[in-house]
Amino acid sequence: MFKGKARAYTNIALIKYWGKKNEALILPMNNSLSLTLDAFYTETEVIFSDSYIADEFYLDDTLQDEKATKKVSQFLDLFRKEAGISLKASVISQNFVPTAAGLASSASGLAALAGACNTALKLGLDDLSLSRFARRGSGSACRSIFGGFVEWEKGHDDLSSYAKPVPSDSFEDDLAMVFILINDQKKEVSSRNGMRRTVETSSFYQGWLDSVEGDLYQLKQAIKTKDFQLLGETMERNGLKMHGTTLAAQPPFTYWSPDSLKAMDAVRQLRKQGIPCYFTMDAGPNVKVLVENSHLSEVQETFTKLFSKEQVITAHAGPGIAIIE
Ligand code: 2P0
Repeated sequence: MFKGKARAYTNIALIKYWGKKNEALILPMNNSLSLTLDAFYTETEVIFSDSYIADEFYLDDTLQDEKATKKVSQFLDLFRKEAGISLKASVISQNFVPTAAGLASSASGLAALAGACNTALKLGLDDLSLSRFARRGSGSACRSIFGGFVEWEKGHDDLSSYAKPVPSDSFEDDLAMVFILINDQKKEVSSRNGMRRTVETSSFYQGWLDSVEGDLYQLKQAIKTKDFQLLGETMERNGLKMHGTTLAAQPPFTYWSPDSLKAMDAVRQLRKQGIPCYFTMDAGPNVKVLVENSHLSEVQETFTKLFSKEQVITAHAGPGIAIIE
C-alpha cells in the first residue's frame, strides 16, 4: 500500500490562460501569470493498494460519478506509468471553500492530487516536474504548485510547459484580493468548453493573442517596480479582453451576470473616489477585486453594503503546495 496527502491553494490569474494549442497535453496558447491565495484550498489523500479493484474518488465525503472518476483515473495513470505500477487507488479530497460559493477549484484539486501521488509513489519529482504533471490534470493547476506570483511558461511540448515563481521581493504581501461571490444560478459554460469554443470560432481571439504578451510584459514590470496602479490596470485590461473574446464566439456566450456588472461599476466608483482597486473575472460571474492592504477596509465596506456579508471574502497571498503526510 502506498499513501500520500497534500494541500494546495487556489490561484487567480492576473494574466489569463485562455485557449489550448494542444488539448491532449494541455499546452496553452499563451503564458499566464497568477497569484496564489490563502483563503481557498484543497487537501487530497491518495492510497494505492491491491485491495482496490477500480479507482474511486471521494470529494467532500461524497463518492463521485463515473465522469469525475474517469478524469481522476486518467490523471492517476500518468503517475502509475511514471512509477511502473498498475495498482488502483482511492482518492479522498476535501475542498476548503465557502459552501455553495461556486469556487471549488480544479486548480487546487489537481495540484494537491499531484503532490499526494508524488509522495505516495516516492517519485521524488521536483516542483517544476510536479507543475508539469499538475498541468496534465488541469491547466491552471500547474500554477498552484507555487505560492505568491507564478508564471506558467507556455512551452512547446510536455517537457517545456510548466509554472515557476516570479521574483517579487514580497510585493504580494502588500496585496489583498476581495472575492464578490455572485451566484446567478445560470447554467454555465465550463472553462474547458468556453476556451475551446472561443479558439475555434471567435473572430476576436486573434486580438487576444496579439496583445497578451504586451500585457504580460507590463504586469511583470509592475511586479518588479512594485507599481500597484500598473499591476491593477494591466490585470483589469487583460481580464476584460479575455471576456471580450467570448462575445464573438459562435454561439456567443458570457460569464457576466447583472451583479457582475454592478460589482465592476462599484470598483470604478471607488477609483473615482481615490481608492485604487481593480477587478478581474474568470469562467463564472464572481468578481475579484485587487487592492493594497492599506485600502482594504474601504473596499470591504463598499461591497458588504452592496452585497451581503457572506458574499464578500478576503484573501491574501498564499503558499505553494504542502505535503501533509
Ligand atoms: C485562468 N481559467 O488563467 C483561466 C482564466 C479560467 C479563466 O484556467 O481545461 O480549469 O482544465 O486546462 O485550468 C480555468 O481553466 O482549464 C482557467 P483546463 P482550467 O485561470
